[in-house]
Amino acid sequence: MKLYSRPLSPYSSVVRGVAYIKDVPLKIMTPPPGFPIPEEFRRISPLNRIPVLITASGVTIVESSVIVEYLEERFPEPPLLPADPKDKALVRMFTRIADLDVLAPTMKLFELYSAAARDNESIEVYFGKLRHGLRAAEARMAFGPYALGDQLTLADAWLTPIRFIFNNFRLMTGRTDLLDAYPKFNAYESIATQHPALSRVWGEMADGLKVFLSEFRTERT
Ligand SMILES: N[C@@H](CCC(=O)N[C@@H](CS)C(=O)NCC(=O)O)C(=O)O
Repeated sequence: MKLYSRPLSPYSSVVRGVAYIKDVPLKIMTPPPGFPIPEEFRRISPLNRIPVLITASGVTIVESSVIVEYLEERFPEPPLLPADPKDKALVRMFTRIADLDVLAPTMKLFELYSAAARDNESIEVYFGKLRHGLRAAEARMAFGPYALGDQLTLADAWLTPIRFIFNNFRLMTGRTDLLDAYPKFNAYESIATQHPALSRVWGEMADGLKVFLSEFRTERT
């Protein structure tokens, strides 16, 4: 199987986390360099974005949440969803909140802060959405040992890259106190950085960020 991914892409990092936890035999590939991803990649990914999984039989699967559900079924050990349907729904609910209500407004804010002209009104709107998402995630989290309590789940694979990006995001936006109201979310860094597979993802993202920032600085000089 092949996974098209970039180290700093949070959606790709969710998939790598699940693959590392399950020891999935995976060849990690990168799309051609450039932001946005060059059009030629559309031959591989119809939506021209990552992550993209190509299965051993050549089937293309896109959308991080679909890819991780596929990996969960195809490689059931260790299970990252509880057996009980209600508990399973609670994990899936958390991952949707993490994706749609925390990561999505954060990515939008990255875009707004990178724009040539500052749109303060939109920035405040998206910070409002983000705070709602963080509050909903915080309310469902445990104080360890994993995101939702005793079992390592898909919630951990989602939270690791999301929590990672908040370190740079807080500096970039100047909102250094952003996570003060969400202590469990904030403290998740120490869970992610102590788990073998999750810390591997964290380290790859840290390396990816160094490369990204050095390229960004070179572009500006
Ligand atoms: N909903 C998609 C979002 C994927 C996504 O937005 N990926 C970004 C990278 S993190 C991307 O490929 N953007 C296009 C680009 O960078 O040109 C998923 O969950 O897979």
